[in-house]
Amino acid sequence: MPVDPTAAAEMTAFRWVPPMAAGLVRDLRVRWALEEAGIAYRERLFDFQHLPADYLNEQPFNQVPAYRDEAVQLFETGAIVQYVGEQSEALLPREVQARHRAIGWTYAALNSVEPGIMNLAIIDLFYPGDQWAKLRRPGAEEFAQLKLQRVANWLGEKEWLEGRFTAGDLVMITVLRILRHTQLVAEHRNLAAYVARGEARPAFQRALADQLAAFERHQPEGVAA
Ligand SMILES: N[C@@H](CCC(=O)N[C@@H](CS)C(=O)NCC(=O)O)C(=O)O
Repeated sequence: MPVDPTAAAEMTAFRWVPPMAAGLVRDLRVRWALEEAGIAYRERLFDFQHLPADYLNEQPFNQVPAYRDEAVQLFETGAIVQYVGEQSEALLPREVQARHRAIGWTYAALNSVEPGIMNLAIIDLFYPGDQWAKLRRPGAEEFAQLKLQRVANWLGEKEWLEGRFTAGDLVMITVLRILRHTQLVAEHRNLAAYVARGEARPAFQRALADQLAAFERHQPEGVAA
């Protein structure tokens, strides 16, 4: 589903980010969900250092992504992915237990797994040389590792968290990808294969290509890609 400037659905994103964040910015979750659901969308791109002042009316934390269409105006990737999932069985099964298990996994990814992973990523990517970060890192890594172990144990030899691909996998895989600068996911054979399985989906590939294409179009002069 190519990005379509005439589409009813609109998603905010950054026009460019430094390479350490390219391919990780959270609008990727929304792009991927929309691709899985076959819903065209248009992009509203911002300079990450200069968001419009009135954007706070749409996204109270001044973050991307935000989403709107004819029916809703939303922020928070979990809420947006769930909303998109409600329009497509590709993301949320109809059967009540399966549907809510999938929604539960989106909460687990965002609330039980992402905080520990982000804590480690922030130390590694933003404060690598600071003394406090060096002292804090072992504990942060241990906590992230525990969360990865829990996900790996649950996944076992299954392809997806609940047997078939759902919105829960989409969010979990994008959370696990935040650790791409480490070997922590690779240390779990099944988790690494799980992430690779998600990344191999054509919808993910299109979503990633469209995020990166925006960065390439807006690459600042004199800054390495
Ligand atoms: N919980 C939010 C987090 C959104 C978020 O952290 N967005 C980042 C980009 S990936 C951002 O806009 N960062 C800029 C900032 O926080 O000021 C969600 O899942 O939508």
